[in-house]
Amino acid sequence: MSLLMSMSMSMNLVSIIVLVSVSVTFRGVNGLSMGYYLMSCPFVDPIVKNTVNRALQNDPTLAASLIRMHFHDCFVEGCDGSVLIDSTRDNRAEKDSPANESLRGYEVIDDIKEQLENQCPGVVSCADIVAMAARDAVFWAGGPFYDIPKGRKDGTRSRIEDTANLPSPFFNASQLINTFARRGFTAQQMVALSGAHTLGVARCVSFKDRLDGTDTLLSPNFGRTLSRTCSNGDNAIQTFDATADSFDNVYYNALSRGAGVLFSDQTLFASPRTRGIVNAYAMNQALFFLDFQQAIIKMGMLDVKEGRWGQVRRNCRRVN
Ligand code: HEM
Ligand SMILES: *[C@@H]1O[C@H](CO)[C@@H](O)[C@H](O)[C@H]1NC(C)=O
Ligand SMILES: CC(=O)N[C@H]1CO[C@H](CO)[C@@H](O)[C@@H]1O
Repeated sequence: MSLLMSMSMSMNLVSIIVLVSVSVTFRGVNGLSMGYYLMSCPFVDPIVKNTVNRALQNDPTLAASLIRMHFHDCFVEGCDGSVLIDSTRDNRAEKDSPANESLRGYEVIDDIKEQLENQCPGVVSCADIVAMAARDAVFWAGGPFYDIPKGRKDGTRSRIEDTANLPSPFFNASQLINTFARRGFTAQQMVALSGAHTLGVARCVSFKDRLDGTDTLLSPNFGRTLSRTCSNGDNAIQTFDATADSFDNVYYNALSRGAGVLFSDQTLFASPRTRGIVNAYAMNQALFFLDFQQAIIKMGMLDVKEGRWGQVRRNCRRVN
């Protein structure tokens, strides 16, 4: 056997072993896998990515919304696309809750779904589309690139009352730690995921209760900034940090100056249980990126529905 041939054979063997061990690892967890659509819809990744990129070129603020959509999907009923379902005469869906009032970007998901239904009908779930769109939005905004396992099935339940499972912006650090611990996250992973607030905005309604002079965590200077925003009404928006369209660690720097927008943001610096993590991320963006990608991949596997426990919706806005 020639040296070249044996070399290429052993290379093939290595790549087979790598492929097998990757899929075994993820099947071991929950039946998701990196190459889930390799045969059934090979162009899924470029289709999602190109559509997300095009949408974000038109409107960079949608990056925040797509990432938040993935969070709201996964924390309510698991990552099953339930956040996308429209209300009907007989059912008030998650979308109708105040928590979802400011979610946007549903049209981007519809656009992706339509293209995928043309290419490979009935194959790619809406839940996977949301997870992939969030991944591509993080990267587009300057954050880390991470690959995600796929194979989530879409759920059939979406009810307004389930959104009570979402953490509140009025929670203190212990409450945030507990809410995330119930879903298997460490305090450090909770702080890393909160770093998604490096993108986007909050409306005055989400923080105006802080402005009555009793919130000792708020720096007086930043309090004046928030008050100015709220002088334009409940729906006036405030960026979470000075670089709202770029995924970076500036959010953590803001917290260390008392310039967190939500009470739940500022409490991460106030609490001795999480302050060290905030400082570490404020000093080391690479560490934040590493922890964030691991935590969001984990978030994307929350209560995933598989096989006959779910469906692949034809239209992301309604069950089949
Ligand atoms: C730690 C608990 C969390 C709380 C209490 C919380 C709460 C909130 C609130 C109240 C807003 C503003 C909504 C508005 O006023 O319209 C918001 C925005 C946002 N949240 Fe969170 N969130 C949390 C965690 C997360 C996580 C884990 C992610 C994603 C991984 C995330 C991503 C976002 C993004 C990107 C925005 C900006 C949305 C936009 O500009 O359209 N949040 N969050
Ligand atoms: C956080 O909030 C809970 C519930 O309101 C309260 O019992 C607890 O004492 C608070 N913890 C801190 C450290 O303020
Ligand atoms: C995008 C969306 O469906 N938003 C809804 C959020 O909830 C409010 C009611 O609280 C609806 O009016 C919005 O249409």
